[in-house]
Amino acid sequence: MSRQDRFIKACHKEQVDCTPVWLMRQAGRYMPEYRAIREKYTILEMIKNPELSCEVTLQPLNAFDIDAGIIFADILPLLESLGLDLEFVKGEGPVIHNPIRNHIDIDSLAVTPSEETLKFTIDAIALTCKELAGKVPLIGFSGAPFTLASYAIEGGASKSYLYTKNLMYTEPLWWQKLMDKLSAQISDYLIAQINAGAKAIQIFDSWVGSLSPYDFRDYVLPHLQKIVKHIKEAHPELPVIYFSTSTGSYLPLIKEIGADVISVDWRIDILEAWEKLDNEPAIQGNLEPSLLLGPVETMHQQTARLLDAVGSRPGHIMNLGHGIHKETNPDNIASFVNFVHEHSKRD
Ligand code: 1CP
Repeated sequence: MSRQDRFIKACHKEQVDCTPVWLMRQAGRYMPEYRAIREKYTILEMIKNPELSCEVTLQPLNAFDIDAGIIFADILPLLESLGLDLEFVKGEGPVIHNPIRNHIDIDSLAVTPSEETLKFTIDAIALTCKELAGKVPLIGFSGAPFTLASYAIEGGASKSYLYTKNLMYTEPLWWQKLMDKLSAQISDYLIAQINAGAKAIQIFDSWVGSLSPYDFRDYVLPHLQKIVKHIKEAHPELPVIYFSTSTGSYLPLIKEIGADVISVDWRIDILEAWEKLDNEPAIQGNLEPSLLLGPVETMHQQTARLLDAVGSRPGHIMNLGHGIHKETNPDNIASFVNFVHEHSKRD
């Protein structure tokens, strides 16, 4: 077995020769090769240029023995495809110049064919798959409805999600309409990515952990179920990964999404997470990203602790609980990836 099929087999809970590993934000500012390109282009210019996106996607795959690639894109351009005006402002992060505040704003959003409005990422996936020639599978991705709604409504990053929750509570029918439009665009986008060659897809719900379990169940879960159903109807065998953070207390609800793999963060013990998921889906995670800053011995000890807890049980994909910090030394990543493979080697 090789880098070619370890990751997909683990997603399906099949036996593998060693634990597959990839890292969220594996293409990014911690890599000098990335910074050299980033100096010359804005983040949106990089994402909207399939050649640059392909090049940056391949950088960590050339540097480390990781078992999957993830297309270099971002969750936010999807908001442009619905009619929102996105800019990454230096030092400030993403800004939506026409945030959603009422039903007129929601009515004016139009679901569009992703093959046209998000063509750059679809083309980047096709190009990257061609370059990879089957060496490792490529993961496609999208933001999830709640996380995307939070940017669309707040107008950028937020800590409290006040406007988002206020709209959800005061105008549940508008909320439903907004989530329906986001979910339709997300499903279309993910299916287009799969048609272009993505071998698995990940749904990033970075900020959903700000909700109570009851609100997750009532305002978000049905929309996530619908997205997974659409994907499974089109591509029954293709692994779907659901990522969130700070959601340990409602993992039994997260299981109801129907994803093949649940990505969990470091705030919960991996075996406890599995138990709360009824031991059904595969698990991705869940190392604390700051461990990769060093010391290397501590990083190895905690990685070994995690791998030993899982033991030979199938369906574990090693990853961090959230993205790599930009301060991480690439040598530590190489050491981490090799340690995972060595330590988990099965006879
Ligand atoms: O060069 C830079 O400016 C670095 C920042 C950066 C990067 C590396 C942004 C801006 N986007 C990306 C690429 C990106 N974004 C990937 C690439 C694939 C990979 O190698 O993993 C992925 C998967 C994303 C997804 C993404 N974008 C998420 C979900 C995952 C997560 O980290 O929680 C989110 C929330 C975003 C929004 C985003 N993109 C960028 C910024 C500055 C932000 C805002 C973050 C915030 O709200 O504080």
